[in-house]
Amino acid sequence: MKKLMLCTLFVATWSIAALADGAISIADPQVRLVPPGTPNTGVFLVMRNGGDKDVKLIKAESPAAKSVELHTVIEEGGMKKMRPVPSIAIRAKGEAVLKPGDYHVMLIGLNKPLQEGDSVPLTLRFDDGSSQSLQAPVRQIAMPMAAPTAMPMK
Ligand SMILES: [Cu+2]
Repeated sequence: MKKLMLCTLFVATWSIAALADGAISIADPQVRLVPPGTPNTGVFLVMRNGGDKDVKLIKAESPAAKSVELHTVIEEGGMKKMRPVPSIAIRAKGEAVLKPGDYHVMLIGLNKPLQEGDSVPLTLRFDDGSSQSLQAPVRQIAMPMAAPTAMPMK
C-alpha cells in the first residue's frame, strides 16, 4: 500500500515537470474563497513568458466547476463589470498578472463549496499548443476596493 502511494506521487511529480516545457511558467495561483452558496469564484495567478514570442492563454479548464471562462473587468457607468474575453496575451519575456479587479479565470457553477486550504486543479491552454496543469489553493483574498459596487452580483 505504502509502495503504491509513493509510486503515484512520483508519477504525478513527473507529469507536472513534463508539462512545464513550454515558454510559460505560472506563479502564485490562488482561488478566492467565497461564502457557501456562492456559485462562482475567481482564480488569480501570474503567467511568465520566458520565450521570445508572444503567447496567448486561450482556454482554462477545471473539474471543480461546470464551466470556466477567461474574464476581464471593465468600467461601465461608474460600475465595475466582468466580461468574458477570448484570450489573455503574455508578451515575449513579459508577464500577465491575473488579479482582483483585472484579468482573471472565472469558475462558473462550482461543483461543491470551496473550503480554505482546498486545492483546485486547473489546466491552462496556450496558443503555442502548450498547456500547464496546476493546483490553485483556496485563500481569502481581499476585494480590490472597499466599494460594494466593485464586483456587482447578478
Ligand atoms: Cu469573472
